[in-house]
Amino acid sequence: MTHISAQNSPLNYSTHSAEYLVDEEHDIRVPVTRISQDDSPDGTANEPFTTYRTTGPGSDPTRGLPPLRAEWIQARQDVETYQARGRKLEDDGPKALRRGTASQEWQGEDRPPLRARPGKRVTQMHYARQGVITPEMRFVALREGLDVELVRSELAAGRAIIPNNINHPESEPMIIGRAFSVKVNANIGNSAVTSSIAEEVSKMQWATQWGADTVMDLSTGDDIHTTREWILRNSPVPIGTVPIYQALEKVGGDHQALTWEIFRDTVIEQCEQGVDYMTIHAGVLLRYVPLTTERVTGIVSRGGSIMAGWCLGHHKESFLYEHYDELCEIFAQYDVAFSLGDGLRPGSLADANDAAQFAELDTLAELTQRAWEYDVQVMVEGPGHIPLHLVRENVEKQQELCHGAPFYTLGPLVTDIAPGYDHITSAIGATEIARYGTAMLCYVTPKEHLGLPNRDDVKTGVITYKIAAHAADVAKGHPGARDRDDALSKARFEFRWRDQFGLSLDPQTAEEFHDETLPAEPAKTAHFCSMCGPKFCSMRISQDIRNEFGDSDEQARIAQEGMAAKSREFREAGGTVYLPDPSMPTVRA
Ligand code: IRN
Ligand code: FE2
Repeated sequence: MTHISAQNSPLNYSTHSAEYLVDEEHDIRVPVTRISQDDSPDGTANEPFTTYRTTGPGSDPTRGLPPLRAEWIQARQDVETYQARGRKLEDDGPKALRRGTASQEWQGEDRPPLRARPGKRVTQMHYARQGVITPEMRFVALREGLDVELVRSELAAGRAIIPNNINHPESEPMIIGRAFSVKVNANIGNSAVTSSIAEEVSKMQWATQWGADTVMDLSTGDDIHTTREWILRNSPVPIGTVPIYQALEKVGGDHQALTWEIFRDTVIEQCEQGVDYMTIHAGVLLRYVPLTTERVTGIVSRGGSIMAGWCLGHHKESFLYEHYDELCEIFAQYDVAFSLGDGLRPGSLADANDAAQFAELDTLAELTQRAWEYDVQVMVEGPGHIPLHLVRENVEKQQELCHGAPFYTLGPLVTDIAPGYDHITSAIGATEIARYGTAMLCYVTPKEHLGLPNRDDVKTGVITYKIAAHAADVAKGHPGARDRDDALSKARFEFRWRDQFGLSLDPQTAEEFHDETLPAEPAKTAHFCSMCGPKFCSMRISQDIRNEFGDSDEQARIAQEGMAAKSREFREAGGTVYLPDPSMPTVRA
């Protein structure tokens, strides 16, 4: 049976505590956040609220996280260790940061990378198709509160993925698929110029603290390998990358100099480090590039433009497309998932749902099927910029063409007129697209189109996208999705302020805003029936009378008079049932 046990972890609000959901039988512990609540004013207890939590147990960045999954991976007896290709472990940064020995208790020692034994496939899709239920599947089932057989069958059908490289044993399994709660990805590490390695690790931790379900490391520059090593060793969530960016660094930024071999070696290097999913822009075909010439905003995808440039420059078909089967073979050896890149996504409303975008989608559908032949997990990336009324068509088309493979979209932004607010323009589209079946949303920060996100922007982006994902879960009728809304609303109605903050996505901000108006401590804990506010509470009146006079006919008569007096008082004061919250001068939405 499952139960809850205490966990040690830094938390962000006084009513929050870190605990584990435990499946004793299978020895699985899923970290959750427990949010305690006060009693209602009438004395009834409010159960603590337990929620899916992605922040992990917390780590000393110089030491990394313990390898949670190491034993599960070893127990399957289908992996082997080997000497890493093309690099030395000494290159990886501080010794203390290296991966622990997979088969033993974590010691912060060097560990050579793992790969599948010859002839083996080590993907969760492979196990699912064999009818095997892995600890990873049990973990996500417990985490989502759903049946493990649903997890297995969705994985087997390709309708969900668990991105979990065998070389990233620190990560806590999570599932991306339309039958599960909608997930949010945060991108970090856009430029080597503006951030240090330590900053990138702390950005990853910051993003996960606010609820990012996966993080993509888009670092560029000299320290790209080491930065990624630090991030992976500290990350409790799956890490995604776009390996073409690093391959381009290796050829000095000259995309004509890119080759399949350089790209392949970069991919293997990242597989060995533990990257869980990779954006591969293999749908940008030579013949699609001319379809973009009439566009208002051409090709806006960085990876897409690199590949389009390469195809035109060599007048050859994309090496990603030509060598796709080899990529599948590599991914199957590490359980790396494809995130099939939308290199031809529209970059403006004017270009939405055009021939180039949908031509690429046809190819992504073909590539999805080909990856499945290797039991490799796949999700498909989507737009971009789409006017609201054209959003739904995007996900429905993708779901049909790609046989339900998870869709992972960047917004979409539903208008182009609000630079500085594109977390909002895109969250509107993200909510709509998730409502109709998109499984994961790539966040957009207020700095989109303008600059690099700082810590505040990362937080704003993540919270904005948690709202979009949650709103979609509620609209989809996802099991239990509305529970937190109901708990928060009840707390709000009963003026349990601290509970209202504690249940919110950003407790500190909610509390700060409240305190700006009414800093007094008692205002947060004031207990009275909120139906008519503190003055007119009929329940209290009856209570007072009862206390004073005891139970009798005489008492009933006095009560009648008391009620009549209160009734006059009520009408004289304006006679409206709705009374504004006494602590708040403005109306409520
Ligand atoms: C997500 C959906 N469509 C694109 N994305 C994200 O955009 C993707 O996951 C990755 O983080 C980034 C890749 O950008 P380019 O190279 O396509 O511009
Ligand atoms: Fe854009």
